[in-house]
Amino acid sequence: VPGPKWWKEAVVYQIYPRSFKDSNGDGIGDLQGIISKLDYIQSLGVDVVWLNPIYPSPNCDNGYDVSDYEAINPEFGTMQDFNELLQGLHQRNLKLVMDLVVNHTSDEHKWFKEARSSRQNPYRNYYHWWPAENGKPPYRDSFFDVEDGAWKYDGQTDSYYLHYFSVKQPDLNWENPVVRKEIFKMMHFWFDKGVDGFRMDVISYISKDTNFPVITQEYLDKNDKGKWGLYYAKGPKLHDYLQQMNREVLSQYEIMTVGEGSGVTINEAMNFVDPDRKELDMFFHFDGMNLGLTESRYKQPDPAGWKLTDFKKLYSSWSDIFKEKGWGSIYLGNHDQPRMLSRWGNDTIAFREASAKLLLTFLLTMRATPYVFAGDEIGMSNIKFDDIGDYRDIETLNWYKKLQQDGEDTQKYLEGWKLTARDNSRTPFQWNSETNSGFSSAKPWIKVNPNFSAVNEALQQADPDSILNYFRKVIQLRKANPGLIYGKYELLDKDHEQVYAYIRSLDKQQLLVMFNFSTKEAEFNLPFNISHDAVLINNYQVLKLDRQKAYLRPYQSVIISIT
Ligand code: ISL
Ligand code: CA
Repeated sequence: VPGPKWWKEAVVYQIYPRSFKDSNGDGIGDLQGIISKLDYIQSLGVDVVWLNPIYPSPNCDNGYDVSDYEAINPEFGTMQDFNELLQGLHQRNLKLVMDLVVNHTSDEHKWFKEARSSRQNPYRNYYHWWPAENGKPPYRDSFFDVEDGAWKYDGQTDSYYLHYFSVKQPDLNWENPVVRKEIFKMMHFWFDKGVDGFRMDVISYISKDTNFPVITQEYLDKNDKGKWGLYYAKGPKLHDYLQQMNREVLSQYEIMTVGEGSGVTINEAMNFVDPDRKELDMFFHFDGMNLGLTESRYKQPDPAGWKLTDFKKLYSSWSDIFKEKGWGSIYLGNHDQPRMLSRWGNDTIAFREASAKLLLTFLLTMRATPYVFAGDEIGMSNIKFDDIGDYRDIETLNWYKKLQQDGEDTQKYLEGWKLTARDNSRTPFQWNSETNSGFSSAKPWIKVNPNFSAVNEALQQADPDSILNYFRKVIQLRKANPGLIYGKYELLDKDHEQVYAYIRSLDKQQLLVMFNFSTKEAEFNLPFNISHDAVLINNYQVLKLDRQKAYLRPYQSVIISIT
């Protein structure tokens, strides 16, 4: 077993604060709301809470545009509320991971207001500028400003500034050592308060080639096999910066880090998490999220869906690269993705429960630290807006405008986004069958999923067979069986089109994990005899077995001890 660590054994529970629980009746979730649910969170058996950004922000991107790194957004509460939350978590033996958004700030951050005021301002060099007398800057794509790209002309100083995301999210200039110093100081501020780690937003983008070369096909062929999107994560000093951060901050605390590894390929993954390199503990890859999308301009699902054999291959490869060293993370959804139930399971009434339990079991039995997005433990599903007016996400809204301008079939895109858009996972948590699903006494900032009277926490609390209570059991199983954490991972029958099965083994213990990822019964040939009394968990009442075969019901999910 390569070095045991608390964060390898932990289950992380991600909370989108805006949508979790509103305590003061303004329709927006807040810190006191989370505090009121601490016992619930503890009852799940999770170990770590990761909060999406709670810093002051004009909210062009729901907090990913930070205007002050060392304060709390008044919409969410005060620093006193924060201290109370942190204490409440620690009293319950839970840890707190904050979001660190340092590729960019808000344009309303003091640094940027100063920087844009004159070319001589001491903060000027905190950002990337291109003086207009040098002509137009070489084109860069922007994730959100999809019409004009990532350089915005700013008249005040007759220059362009760089923003990989919206015009209100200028990119910080990490080349400037003073910027790094400021960021590290801010990280110390939170660690000194007792925070247990950071999830680092698009950390793979922080380093830029500040010569800003023109990106030609030839350039791409040389640098990243022709894929434009990867360009962002190829900054020349990226690893120097992470090592400096580790030296000057991270290594001084008992904390965990997980970087958002947008644009990082499987071959480069180890460079981030190899303990000998002293950078990060874990990072999120995006390969899984891209499965089953077409090459359309923006997030359209392939009508043919995705293949289980591809899914198995992908997650197995990502497991295998960390066999000897490093450590993986696993997630199937978050605030940037649709609900995992709608995307990877099946949210129709017939299969909702079984497939939600299956997906949770998958997350908790892979050889990686599981990240579970709040709401997935009760089987929340995509809201599937018909109307663009219901969307709140800058990304979807900007793409809609762009596609409309270009005369594209926006109806078709709207249809596709019912499966893929980010707002699908940002709807309010469904606590009970009362007004606004018990989330708020006021109209929520985004609509509640109309299925809330059938899918909510209160109902499931009372039902021993609910998704919620099943989730608790699988977490306990993971904790009781170190083989599920550190054990070897071995894929069985990679070509089976319905069944994903693997063995997790440690010392003498061997556990067989089997999932039927389809709506039809599936037969699976067993390489050994198994008996019913060895079934540790099953999302059906029965499991049909004979000597050589398992007959799995639709979305059946089982863990069986085979020694
Ligand atoms: O959602 C995406 C595009 O469809 C991703 O590529 C996204 O841009 C990427 O995951 C980065 O996400 C993070 O940074 C963004 C923020 O909007 C996301 O919420 C955050 O998770 C900018 O800070
Ligand atoms: Ca509120």
